[in-house]
Amino acid sequence: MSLTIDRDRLLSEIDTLASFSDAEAPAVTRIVFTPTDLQARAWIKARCEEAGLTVRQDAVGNIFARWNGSEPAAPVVGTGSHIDAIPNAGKYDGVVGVLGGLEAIRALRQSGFRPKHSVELLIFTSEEPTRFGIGCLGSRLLSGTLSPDAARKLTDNDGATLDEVRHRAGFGGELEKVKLPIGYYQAFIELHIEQGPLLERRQIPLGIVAKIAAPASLRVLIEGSGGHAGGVLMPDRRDALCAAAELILAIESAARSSGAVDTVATVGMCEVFPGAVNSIPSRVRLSVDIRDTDLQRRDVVIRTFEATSKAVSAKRQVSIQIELLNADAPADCAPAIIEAISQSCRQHELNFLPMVSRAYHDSLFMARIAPVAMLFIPCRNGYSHRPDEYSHPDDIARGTLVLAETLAALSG
Ligand code: HGY
Ligand code: MN
Ligand code: MN
Repeated sequence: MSLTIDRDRLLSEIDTLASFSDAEAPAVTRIVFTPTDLQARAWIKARCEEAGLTVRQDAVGNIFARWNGSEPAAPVVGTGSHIDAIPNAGKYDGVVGVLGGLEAIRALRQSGFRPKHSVELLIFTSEEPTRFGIGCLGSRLLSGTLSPDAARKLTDNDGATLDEVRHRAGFGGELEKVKLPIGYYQAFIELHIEQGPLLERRQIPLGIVAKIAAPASLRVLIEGSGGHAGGVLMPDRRDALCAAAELILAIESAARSSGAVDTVATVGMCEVFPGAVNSIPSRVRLSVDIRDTDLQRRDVVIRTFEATSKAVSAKRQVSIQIELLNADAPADCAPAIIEAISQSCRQHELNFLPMVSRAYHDSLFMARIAPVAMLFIPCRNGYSHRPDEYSHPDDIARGTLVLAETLAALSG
């Protein structure tokens, strides 16, 4: 089968999608269910329909663009990723898996290939945690990892519930209907930029992911007493930001001293109240992200953080509340899918590197209901979640070609 990836079309679609953004180019901001996100969704759905795919979306806005196979009852071969982007991000994270997936399907259709198993491109809702505080909202609901009741408790920064926001965005229907059963998908493959430096450093064009790290995120509320920056003497203070500073350094040292380089922890958000130069911080909110490829090691970091918080609370006479937002297990990718991707690489004499994904992805949750694997392409300096995120056109086209071959091998 000779496949032609229309590279120019793919690259121009990546640029067009990047134009749906609430940030100045080259940065991309596309928060789930904002008008910008809805415009981007409409544009993508039109591209899928143009490609002859049947498009549907579920109650939480996951989009499914299906190429019907000759055996409609056979389990489906899925591919896809996300198009939402955190503030001030780049234009490739998630997008390469969505538009590359669409291009892989178009190339297969163009080549005259006809699948037995239907092939489905998925665009998951809210892979980023930006709006509702939890990542992979769409794939968590789809895989049954998050219950509809728990999802209904989620609110955004304005206090709007998920139901209010999704209804306003035009997604009615019951969340109970989002979950798909084990066996619905025969396989799920996600093409994604590496979001790390290894492929570029090793000059290897493709990575095949064998394991996806286990993410956890926590919200921490620290409350002390505020007061006048001049009038309150140091011995009388209960400064919430100084307590937060101890916690931030404690989380860093817990990750650094775990005994493995795979343990990472980040305090990505710090909100200080009242936020005036001459007022002692009385309240601080921290958002904490902890990951590891090993569940036990990750959970030791969480326990250590909780113990440190208790000690700091007693020492500084501040109250510290920790809310665990999510603490997910890692995912092992399926050997059969890894082998299918490796075959496609060998077919094109392309070198590949077996890898771990330190970023989480929708594949982490699709792995709860189907055999999955991920295909990585290099990104310059490993940069991601920043405007200078970049993947070379050759790498994007190569990844799309291998994805197309893999989809054919699994659905034929
Ligand atoms: O944070 C992550 O790992 C993903 O990029 N949302
Ligand atoms: Mn991301
Ligand atoms: Mn991503």
